[in-house]
Amino acid sequence: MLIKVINPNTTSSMTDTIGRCARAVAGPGTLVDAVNPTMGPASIESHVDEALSVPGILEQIAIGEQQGADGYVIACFGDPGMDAAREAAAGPVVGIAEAAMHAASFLGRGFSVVTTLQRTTGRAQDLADHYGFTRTCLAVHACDIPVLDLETDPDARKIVTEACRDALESDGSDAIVLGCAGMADLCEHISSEIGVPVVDGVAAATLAVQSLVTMGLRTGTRSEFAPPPPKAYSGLLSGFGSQP
Ligand code: 2AL
Repeated sequence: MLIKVINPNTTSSMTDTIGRCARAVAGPGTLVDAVNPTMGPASIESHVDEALSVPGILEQIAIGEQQGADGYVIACFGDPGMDAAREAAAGPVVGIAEAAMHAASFLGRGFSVVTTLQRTTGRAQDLADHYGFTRTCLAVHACDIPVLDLETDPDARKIVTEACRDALESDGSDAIVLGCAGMADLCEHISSEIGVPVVDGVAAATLAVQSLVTMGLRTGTRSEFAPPPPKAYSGLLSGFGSQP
């Protein structure tokens, strides 16, 4: 089985980390292809970043469809372009926020999300509500590290770990959800430091896609998620058009 794990930002070093974390959990018969678009933002930490990451995601899905990919992970915690990706892909598509929140809901009464910048907490809370976790997601916290600094700030691991510890204490939660794909490689360390389950969405989403494909399940196409009607697109997006 081929799972395409799409890092929607254009930072290839983060894609490498994401690919490593996905491969660490994938089964022996699963090939993980970790990719990022060539167009779009270097990191996603605003609504504008998120909106402008979507064409690159759809470009990667189109390539994946040509390659015969069995399913896709959208590896950014804002789950950008999920509905569009589901329309465009034949196989299942799972976002890391969606997968992490589902996984965390199995682990106790409530979880806390620890994400990057304060300005991204609203989106994470909206996603928790959208996915039906309004009661289970006890709070969303920021550690105030920009996404790309997760790779370069020598104190990043400590700061995220302490933010997770504080979140547990203030929310009385049973588990932590890491709120950025760039935190995937911190998961084990944080869990061993703070002694509770810590969910990395990259691992959770990879295994969710693997399970769905193994069960022969894919997005239902009888209505909303049918392939979009062919039409012309113009300007910068002309490559996304098809003959009506
Ligand atoms: C993210 C993420 O997962 N990747 C990215 O570029 N931005 N999410 C976040 N909350 O900062």
